[in-house]
Amino acid sequence: MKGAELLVSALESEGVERIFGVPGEENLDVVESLRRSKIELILTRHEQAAAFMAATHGRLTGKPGVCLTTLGPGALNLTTGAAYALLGAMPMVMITGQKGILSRKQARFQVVDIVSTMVPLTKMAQQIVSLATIPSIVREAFRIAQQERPGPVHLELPEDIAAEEGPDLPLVKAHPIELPIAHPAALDRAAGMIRRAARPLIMLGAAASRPHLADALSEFVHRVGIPFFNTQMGKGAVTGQSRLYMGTAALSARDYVHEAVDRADLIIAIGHDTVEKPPFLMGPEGPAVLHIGYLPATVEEIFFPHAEVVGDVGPSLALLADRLEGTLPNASALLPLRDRILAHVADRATESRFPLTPQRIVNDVRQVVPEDGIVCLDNGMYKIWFARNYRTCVPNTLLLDNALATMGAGLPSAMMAALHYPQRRVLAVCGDGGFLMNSQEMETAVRLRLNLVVLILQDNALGMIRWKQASDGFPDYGMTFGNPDFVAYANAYGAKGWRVESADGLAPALEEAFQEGGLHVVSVPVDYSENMRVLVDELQSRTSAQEGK
Ligand SMILES: Cc1ncc(C[n+]2csc(CCOP(=O)(O)OP(=O)(O)O)c2C)c(N)n1
Ligand SMILES: [Mg+2]
Repeated sequence: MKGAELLVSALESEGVERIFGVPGEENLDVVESLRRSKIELILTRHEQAAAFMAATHGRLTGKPGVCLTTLGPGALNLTTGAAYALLGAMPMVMITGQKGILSRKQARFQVVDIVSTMVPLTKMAQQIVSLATIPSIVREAFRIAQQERPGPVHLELPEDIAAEEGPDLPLVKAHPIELPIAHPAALDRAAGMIRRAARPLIMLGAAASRPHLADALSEFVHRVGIPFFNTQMGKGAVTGQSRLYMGTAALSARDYVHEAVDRADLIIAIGHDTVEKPPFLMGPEGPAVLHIGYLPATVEEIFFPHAEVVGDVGPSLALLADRLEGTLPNASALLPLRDRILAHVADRATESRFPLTPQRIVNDVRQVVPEDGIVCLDNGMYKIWFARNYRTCVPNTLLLDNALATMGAGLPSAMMAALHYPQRRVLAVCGDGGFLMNSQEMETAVRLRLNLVVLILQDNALGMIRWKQASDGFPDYGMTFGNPDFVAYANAYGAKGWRVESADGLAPALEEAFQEGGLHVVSVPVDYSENMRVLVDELQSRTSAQEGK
């Protein structure tokens, strides 16, 4: 058996069904082994997209997604995807080729030290130096990628090790590993803090969105009856339709949801990960914070919890609820703020201005995307609006990246969601900047016959940066660009392009696109003057009025 065959059988034994990538000549033994395996090789048109797709597989399933590239240039194109998975805690295994290590027939041609490049971007980066170690290295790679806190790992397989003949070695099989549950002393201490709180508030953070945690979280929230808000990446972990939902912290301060945060005397932060743009800022004054997570909290200038419950989150929360249920007279102290907060956030959601307001776009998307439909965001100004205004009902149905916050991941992450959930509606929402960073993947989406709609918000600018520039008092400079005709561009790929030309045209266009199936690109002009009006002027005047009171 060749090294490559052993690698591929080890991947099969890990349950891998698809590998995304762009191979090079150093991978040809692996490609040949894949051809003869049950694993499907999915070519993307850029390695970055392969990494975004593999990471999103990990995010959606909890099992590492796998991507494959050649050495040097191909491997370097994985770096942004590696960082996306590292900051976003998405399990992923990246396999890259390399020239032979036993002889150098091409000197240093295309040779870059990829393992060293990957060290700061991964949980583990390792070159495979002998066939004998493949079974254990692959198992170790998957174990490390998957275990809390999940993330990417990198394996480099030199072409001579891939081609090396050896005996049929036994694989190392995976087995279930149950995590320890929080210590009773920690649970007692946490229960005491919660019982003593006059105005408790739960915050669901990024780790709350881990697959399979939703039921335990919902159960906890409903058993204790404490209102909750979420961070951007914690959205959907407990349904936004819950009577206890207080909103999403898309900004770090001053938004309507912060009325509740500022009044709370205890914040129970479940699964908060400080890679996220802060949902609120801790200072010397302010509420006590209880961290509940798989791992201890990282200590930051603006997040330094006062107590912790560390362990498998679901079962630990069940034990905490056992201690608390029925003993919390103050549980719903902050709930009276809810209606006002949510009403403010929903303001102007149906305004018929053209170009469309971000609020109207969010509103219309929600109309055509069913509860289990998935909206995948790229990065731009609209992310704040979607995080803040879009109400999610099912976990992991608003996939956004509030960690690396990279442009270019919207389309590939939506392609992965469409591949994994062929029965659900999937929508990518991209700016005209971010979309063009990976728009070549439309070819991949058409080739894979994905049912997918891409919504492009057109402002002919790097809107987010233009907004920051203006709100920081800089003159408007350097942020605008031209665009291709998106309809013609989509049609050229064999997708179908749509142009929204009136405020009432968006929802029907999206609906028709979903009904037709296949790949659709809907371009809609957006009016970003709302960014300044709401996110700066309105929130600023509200807080100064409050401070003046
Ligand atoms: C790869 C990458 N480059 C640059 C940035 C910085 N950045 C954040 S948002 C943004 C503008 C995005 O423009 P667009 O995609 O058109 O969305 P808009 O804000 O206009 O809606 C930029 C340049 C980033 N986050 N990622
Ligand atoms: Mg733009």
